[in-house]
Amino acid sequence: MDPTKILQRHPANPLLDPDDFPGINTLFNPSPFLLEGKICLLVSVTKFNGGPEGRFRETRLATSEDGIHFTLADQALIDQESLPPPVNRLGGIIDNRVTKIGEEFYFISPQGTWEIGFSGCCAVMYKTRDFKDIECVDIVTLPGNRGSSLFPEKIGGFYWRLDRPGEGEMKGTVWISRSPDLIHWGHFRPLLAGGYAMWNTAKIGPTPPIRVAEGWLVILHGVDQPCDGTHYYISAMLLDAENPGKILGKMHSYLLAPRERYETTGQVDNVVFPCGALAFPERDELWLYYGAADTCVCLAVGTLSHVVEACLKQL
Ligand code: BMA
Repeated sequence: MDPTKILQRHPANPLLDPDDFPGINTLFNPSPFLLEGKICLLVSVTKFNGGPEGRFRETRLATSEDGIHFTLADQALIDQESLPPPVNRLGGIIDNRVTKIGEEFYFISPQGTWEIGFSGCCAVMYKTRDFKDIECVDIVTLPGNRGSSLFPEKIGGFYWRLDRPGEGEMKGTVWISRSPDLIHWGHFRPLLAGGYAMWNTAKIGPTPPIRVAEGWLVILHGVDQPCDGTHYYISAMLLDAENPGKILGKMHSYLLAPRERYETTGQVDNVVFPCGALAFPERDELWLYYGAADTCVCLAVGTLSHVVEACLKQL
């Protein structure tokens, strides 16, 4: 099995293209979830305003009956300025990672603290049942942390989370922690550092774990910095079901590399970036929605069990 061929790009890519949305310059890095029989994405949107600030960043909801044809909301999901301080003054809400726990959806957004005179991104957690009434729960990490990703169920009586400390010039790595109540986090442990494969020499980061028969499947992004700039890749690892701090296997290959023109050329060239994926075990499929070149939203579909096998065999 060639692990770079497990996922097939959808022929309708890009599914969401800024060319189709006047006033929007880029829309990317989607986080997928199922709501009321529809496939939904939280999508990062930037609008350039030409002013000194340069751009607005916000999150919009996109909904679809078939997972291919999406309707993009014409308003931001959250009016950030109406949130309690200091969240109302943090950087815009993008790169969300959605997890459904019981009846509640949680999404965590890395938001800039530069805007209030600090540095780095901290993770802000939001909670909703319907993506209409949204509660801002709290800031749940210190700055320098992107990509916080919740597990969808308690394990051993605790909530669990993957984090991506390390920004800018620092090596980004994956840590795991746990909490009795989703607010107070501790028991921090290093889980995965990059540098074990060409696709993660500079950084590596998580998305919300997906329960599969063999354990927890975690779609990863990785960063390599060859001489022609920065390249973002997508790959995966598998964690133990009962002890999520234990890696059962990690792919040495990437699943997806920037290759198509919509991935190699855009606002930021050579980027394929995931914020989650949907597993359909009954038909053994993985639907991986991803941002391409920080400009558009794409989909790649593959056999779920092949991705799990590639992790376990460390392909
Ligand atoms: C990362 C994140 C992503 C982005 C990627 C490539 O640091 O900010 O939103 O897709 O860089 O620019």
